[in-house]
Amino acid sequence: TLLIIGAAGQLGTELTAELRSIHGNANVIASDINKPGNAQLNEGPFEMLDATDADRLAAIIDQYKVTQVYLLAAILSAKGEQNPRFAWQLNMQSLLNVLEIAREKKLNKVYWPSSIAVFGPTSPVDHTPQDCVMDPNTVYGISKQAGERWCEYYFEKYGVDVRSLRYPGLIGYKALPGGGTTDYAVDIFHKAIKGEHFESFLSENSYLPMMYMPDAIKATIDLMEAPSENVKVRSSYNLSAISFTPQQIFEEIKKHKPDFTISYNPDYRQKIADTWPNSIDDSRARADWNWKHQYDLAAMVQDILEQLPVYHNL
Ligand code: VAH
Repeated sequence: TLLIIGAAGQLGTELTAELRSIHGNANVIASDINKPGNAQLNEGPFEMLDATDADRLAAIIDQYKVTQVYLLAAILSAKGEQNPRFAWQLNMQSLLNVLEIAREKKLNKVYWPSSIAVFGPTSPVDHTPQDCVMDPNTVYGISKQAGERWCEYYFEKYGVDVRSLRYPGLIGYKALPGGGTTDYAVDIFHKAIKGEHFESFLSENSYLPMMYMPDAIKATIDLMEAPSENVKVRSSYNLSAISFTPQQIFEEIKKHKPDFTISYNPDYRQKIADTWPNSIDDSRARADWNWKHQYDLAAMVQDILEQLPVYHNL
């Protein structure tokens, strides 16, 4: 069985659904510190779990005979800057608990997401390579950089088959994100559908690497199903799809919603966005396990504007 920690989150909601469609509802245990917002998570086993509680984690793994753990619980970049010590504690303690239990109980596989937030102000900014200077200056980025080192350590030293992806900003319409710097690109759709004005908390030219959720889900499944010997990067793989600015996604939406309007009011999240790359070189993922993205900006906008109203009964 598989255990998803943080199953009620933006990524967890969609990854749990996909893994249940592959492995069967009963074989994927969803867990989160919050009760599930949507009924969907109750289509299979659900357990309340604080990701920093190692004893409860071990008990759940024993109870359900868990062989794979997906650790998706984390405090994201923007929220992390409001509460640095808590963000560090949650992001690191949860990972160290999972890696240690994976070693002790010889779990088959572990998945842990990293992020383009591992790059910092002096990292190369265009087509940022897999290996380069990384000087993240958000607690979230620091925790992801440290976490990547721990993943590689547990793989090299103990043979734990832990795998990881450096996600760009993830854009989905099913579950709301929590506390990210790229979340403007989710909120903009909800405003467009309701015919409301959109105020962007990033400036119009903030060009950031982004990815439509279906691509992120596909990349995660492809990586986890790849033969272990093909997974040559054991820190975390660069992953790329599209890059766009708030103005570019606004213009694309406007093609479908001619009356849509936007204004720009950068806040503290602008400083975070300014330390991140414009684009990512993911040639290693494309070479090692045949990664390729499906959705460009136009296709993503078209799909979300069609699906969001139906999914949320708007
Ligand atoms: C965040 N959505 O904004 C996350 C992600 C690259 C961005 O890590 O913090």
